[in-house]
Amino acid sequence: MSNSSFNFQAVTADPSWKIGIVKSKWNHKIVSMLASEVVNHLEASGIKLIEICEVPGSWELVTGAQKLIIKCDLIIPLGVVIRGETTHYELISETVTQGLMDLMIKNDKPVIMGLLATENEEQALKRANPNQLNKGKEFAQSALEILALRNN
Ligand code: RBF
Repeated sequence: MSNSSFNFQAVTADPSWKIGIVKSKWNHKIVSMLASEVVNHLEASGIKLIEICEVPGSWELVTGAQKLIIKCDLIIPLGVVIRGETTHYELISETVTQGLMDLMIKNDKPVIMGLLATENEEQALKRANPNQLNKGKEFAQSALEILALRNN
């Protein structure tokens, strides 16, 4: 079961599309769940070219995305910031989000908003779990839809 507010419509991927995934090592278990769902959904939709890089924490997602955006058509950065565990939660989530937006505009290539910012670990797990909200699948679907839109 996935989030009912997201309408999944089949998108046929162009096999030449190359997608970069940046994974944060902080909150590794949850980020890995997201990444598996992203890769599963992309591959099931016909994406063949995926490059993955790992960065220490969400703060470094922009640097990882900067590296991959040169050779990819779209970037999916994946990170989890948890308010209860992160004293500078707002600072990290807001600045990273802004950094990813700036990168997207500067390079004229889409960057998916794959940073989960939650109150606690339970909430983050619920969002990443393929049997619950499955945000990973949603990120992958958003990537395919926006690439299809740009190539129309
Ligand atoms: N990175 C995350 O991806 N998620 C977090 O919840 C998180 N919390 C942090 C809390 C503190 C107090 C610090 C110092 C770092 C945290 N980081 C977190 C790591 C951060 O994104 C970055 O990797 C490091 O600050 C090194 O630049």
